[in-house]
Amino acid sequence: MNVLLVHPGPLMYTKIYLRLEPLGLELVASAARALGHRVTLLDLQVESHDHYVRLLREQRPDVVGLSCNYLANVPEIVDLATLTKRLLPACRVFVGGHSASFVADALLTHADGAIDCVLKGEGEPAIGLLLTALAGEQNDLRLVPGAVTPAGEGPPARMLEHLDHHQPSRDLLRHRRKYFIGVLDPCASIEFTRGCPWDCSFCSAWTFYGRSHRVRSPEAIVDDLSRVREPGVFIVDDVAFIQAKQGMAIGDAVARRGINKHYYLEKRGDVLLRNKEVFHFWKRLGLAYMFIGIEAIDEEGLALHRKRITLNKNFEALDFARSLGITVAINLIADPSWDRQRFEVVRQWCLEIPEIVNVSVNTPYPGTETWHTEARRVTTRDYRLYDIQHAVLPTTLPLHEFYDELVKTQQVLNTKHLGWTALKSTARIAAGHLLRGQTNFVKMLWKFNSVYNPKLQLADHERPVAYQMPLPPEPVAGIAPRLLYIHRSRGRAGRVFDDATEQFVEATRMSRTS
Ligand code: B12
Ligand code: SF4
Repeated sequence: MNVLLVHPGPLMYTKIYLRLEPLGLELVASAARALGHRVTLLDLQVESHDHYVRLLREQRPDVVGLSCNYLANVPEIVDLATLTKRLLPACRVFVGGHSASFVADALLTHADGAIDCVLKGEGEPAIGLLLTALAGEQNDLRLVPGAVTPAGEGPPARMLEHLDHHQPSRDLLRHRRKYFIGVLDPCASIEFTRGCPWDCSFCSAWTFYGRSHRVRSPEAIVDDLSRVREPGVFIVDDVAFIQAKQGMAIGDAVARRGINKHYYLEKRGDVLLRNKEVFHFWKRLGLAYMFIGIEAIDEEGLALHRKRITLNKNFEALDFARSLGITVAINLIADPSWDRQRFEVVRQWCLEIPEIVNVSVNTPYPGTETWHTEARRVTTRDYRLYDIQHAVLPTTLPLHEFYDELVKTQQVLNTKHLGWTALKSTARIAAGHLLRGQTNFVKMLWKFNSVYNPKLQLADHERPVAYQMPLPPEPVAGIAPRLLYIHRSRGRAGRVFDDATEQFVEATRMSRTS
């Protein structure tokens, strides 16, 4: 079959700081190609909607698959589906991805017949079955695991047997030089592990993957890495190197192959402290950039998000990360309840530390526990505002003042790490990029004010809303966790851990209960 896979356009965050290749879609593409299907991949983060229409007219795909990892992209995806059916009524349209899995029924309702099926869960095991069902005489999509159709739902989504089974189809993207994060320009993405064994209340990574944690073999990883042409590599794992043994094994394999790259990864503070030797090793291999989910600078905030880590440990982790001599970025979650004084305290703290501080807004997403506990308080059901840059819960301050304070706090990042200040400290790197024709990093340095603007953020709340997100059913007696999962939790059986890691994960879980 002739298959067109599409990633939707950018959200606020990707308009400035980074833009990354759609790795999930590249894996789905590989699984479809392995069965002989012809696949085209279009990334609307770097291409226009007009180009999409041109492709539909020229290629006349049999099937279009839209990727919906981000809730804020739902309206765009429904509109793309409607447009596709209008231009090519015989084309079958389906949607997959992280957020699509949690709002499958709503997507079908909004699309009013323009989406034939939402495929919940991991795409690799399901795509082949879906395409076979579409090509077959019976044409019954309800036989496909994870499929949700207007006529009913298929069996539960299946998990990929082993992450080594597919390598991403990196050749399908036309504009690989457009992907970057900060000075890593251009930058490719790679996956070492999948899933997270923790269960933070604001996060849906664990509910999507059924709290499993799976690893790719070092051999598959270096094979993939050795085909990557970009000098920068973004490791997409939720929490990289949870297991020291695996981190060292991959590192050894990378060193043996003589692969020279600069890496970015995301971490929890406790894992960083526990596996220091891994990070020292990876620093030697090219680790350049680390993002730590600190989330709060008070114990109360950490408990609220169920981070299962103490403030002291987080600060100790920050000290250790600093000592590695790499660029460190941290995330803080701003709560809609914050008043001016709270913002001021956070701002002062951000000014005192050398790190890049990213401030996001506490947002209940479908698929998280907070969606079930907080959804009844939401002030808007406009999907586009669910991008953790807008307030969707009642704010203590009047909304315009909340955005004033939020942007003023985010502005600290702008003063410290963007504009001329950043250019001065990175002049040599920036000049090198420009000489190679890479402009993503340099362009990003002056974009802050055009994207982060309290007036624009406030105005976003006034836009007409075409699609209203439905609320979850009333909770009966608390939340039954199994209702949260897309891939059923298999407990310890779903985790590939050595004993020490298992004990560590359990110990951090127990620390909350005791
Ligand atoms: C890496 C990452 C990023 C990267 C972007 C990667 C990219 N180009 O897509 C960066 C850092 C840029 C990023 C940014 C943001 N992110 Co992010 N991100 C992740 C993370 C950690 C991993 C994603 C990933 O690459 N996984 C590996 C690949 C292989 O898996 P995948 O993409 O999910 O694809 C699989 C399935 O989803 C499915 N699939 C995907 N597409 C399709 C399409 C079809 C047709 C089918 C059948 C299947 C299918 O099959 C794939 C293979 O199994 C996830 C957490 C997670 N574990 O999923 C959060 C996550 C997706 N991000 C999240 C958020 C909130 C954001 C931001 C809004 C945050 C911000 N600071 O503003 C921005 C918005 C980005 C934007 N689009 O503009 C939330 C999403 C919440 C939501 N429901 O919308 C997540 C779930 C994290 C969380 N803690 O809850 N993110
Ligand atoms: S540790 Fe990170 S990925 Fe894991 S549940 Fe918490 S926020 Fe999500």
